Amino acid sequence: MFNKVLIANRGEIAVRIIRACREQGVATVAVYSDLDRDALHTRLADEAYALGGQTAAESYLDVEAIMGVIERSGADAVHPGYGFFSENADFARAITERGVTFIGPPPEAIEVMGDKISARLAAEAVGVLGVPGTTEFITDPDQVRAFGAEHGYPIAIKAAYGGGGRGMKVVADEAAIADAIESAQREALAYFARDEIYMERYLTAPRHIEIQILADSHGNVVYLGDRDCSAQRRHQKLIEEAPAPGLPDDVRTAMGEAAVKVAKGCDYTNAGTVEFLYEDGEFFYLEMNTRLQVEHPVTELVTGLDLVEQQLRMAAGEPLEFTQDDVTITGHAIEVRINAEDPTGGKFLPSPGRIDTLKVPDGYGVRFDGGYEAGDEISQFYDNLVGKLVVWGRDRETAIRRTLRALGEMDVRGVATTIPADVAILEHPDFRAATHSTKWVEDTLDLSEVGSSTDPGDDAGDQEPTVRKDISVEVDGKRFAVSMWVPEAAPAAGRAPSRSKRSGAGSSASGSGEVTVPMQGTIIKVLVAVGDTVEAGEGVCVLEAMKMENTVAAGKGGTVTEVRVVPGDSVGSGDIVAVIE
Ligand code: MV4
Repeated sequence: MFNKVLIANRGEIAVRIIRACREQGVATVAVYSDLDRDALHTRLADEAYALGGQTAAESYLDVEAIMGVIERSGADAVHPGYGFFSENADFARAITERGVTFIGPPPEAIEVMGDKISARLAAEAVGVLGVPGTTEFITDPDQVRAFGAEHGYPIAIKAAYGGGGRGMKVVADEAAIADAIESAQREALAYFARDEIYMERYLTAPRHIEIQILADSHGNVVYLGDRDCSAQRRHQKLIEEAPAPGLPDDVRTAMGEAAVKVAKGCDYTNAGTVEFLYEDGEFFYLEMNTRLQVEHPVTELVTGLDLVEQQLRMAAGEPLEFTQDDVTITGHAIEVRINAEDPTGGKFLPSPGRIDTLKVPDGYGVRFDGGYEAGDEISQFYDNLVGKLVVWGRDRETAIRRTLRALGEMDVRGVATTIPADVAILEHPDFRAATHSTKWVEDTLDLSEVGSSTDPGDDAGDQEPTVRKDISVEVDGKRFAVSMWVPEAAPAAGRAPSRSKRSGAGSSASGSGEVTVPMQGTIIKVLVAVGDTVEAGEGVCVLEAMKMENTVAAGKGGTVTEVRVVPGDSVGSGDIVAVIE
């Protein structure tokens, strides 16, 4: 086993890894950005070193700074968590060359799976098939036309070096081919700096089911059952569960065995996930994620295995202590991602800020994997996952009820969270019946009535002194006299979250001719050109920030006299993207 592990990450996953290391008697080294000097992962680790910088690029993605800390701390292994360097083959290679173990797969496996076409070919080579499609790059619209004539529509056009659904375009018919190719290439270039694209038949309502695998360095590969991650919005998973509900046993086994074949085929080691789409009783290989995933705890709860402990053991060269026959799935587990986003009206606006109150539930079957405590700050510069509520029950219905019970106990203030949307999903008959697909949250679930989770709720738990306020409200044309006990200083109604800035994703300061971005991010689309006439409120560009697309709108109408950005540009809060006169 290792002496000292450096965790090249932050937030809940860094905390999760620190805890697992401590249980194995392994010392931990945290790294932190300027904004994370007092973050939970920094506080919990045995040692912590500054990387400097604020944005991820200036801190957690600064290779030289991390190499420097590896050297200084004497760490003999690095755990990358998810995101950041977790699927970066060059990083894995660079630290391995220094004699430091990368707790993850070999760089060659990361490379094969990083390129979606080679990943498809690698699966095909071991007899595991993706959605019918091509393994050549699209260079001519006629290729798509020919594919459509043979397999029909819709067709998915995907970025070869992409992932996470970015750059994917759905072609409904022949007339839409040229536009789809153009926009898929443009988005692929903006996101991934490569514009190669390929195509597949598009499945209209699949479920997303993935298989967790473990592979040691002695040739043993096992699958630890499946997870269903179909409850997602714009490729951000909201709720995950294990096992996937309603999957026929023979399909479950076939999927697990296919995942093992894919892993063996690319000489995989350590923990990994093979993703499939499942529709009408058939499953298709999608891609392989060569890292520990956010939703790994649901697998832990139904298998009884600590996946981070297993990762450490496998990376240290130990053989797996169990075989496929030893793996049993017990009961049902649900993970709810709690993000600092305001789901009001289904919008999911980022809600960075300071967490004033964070009370997490417990009780039988309830686990909270958090990255923050009350008083900590959620920065606009990083992923806004506050923590994950992970619940076990003896069956799915028990797990769902227990999750709702636990969410009811949870109290987060200061930032808005996705909890109201999570509750709406868990209470919905379609989710209860497990008839939902990856399209369901966006197409069917009605979040228009969902409000902000920063509503003060019951004042009984408040520490602050309260005063009685009598007001009248009108409901359905009938007047009611209402007494409220509110904090002394607060307004009588509609208490606003204390410090969360809600202006986030809107337009620039109204009336100004300088169009500025409200937060740090990447420009993915420019909607105007110099000389265009725009109206106040019209979109000027699309900014991707905190994994969300936000349209930046003109503050006033007029003629565009300057456009200062192109797709792919990184911008900071307040940067001017265009000028209108
Ligand atoms: C698809 C698809 C339907 N047909 N491919 C989106 C993320 C990327 N990893 C692959 N994705 C999809 N590929 C074909 N041929 C539907 C999706 C998809 C999806 C997949 C997994 C989880 C959520 C999703 C949400 C929308 C679309």
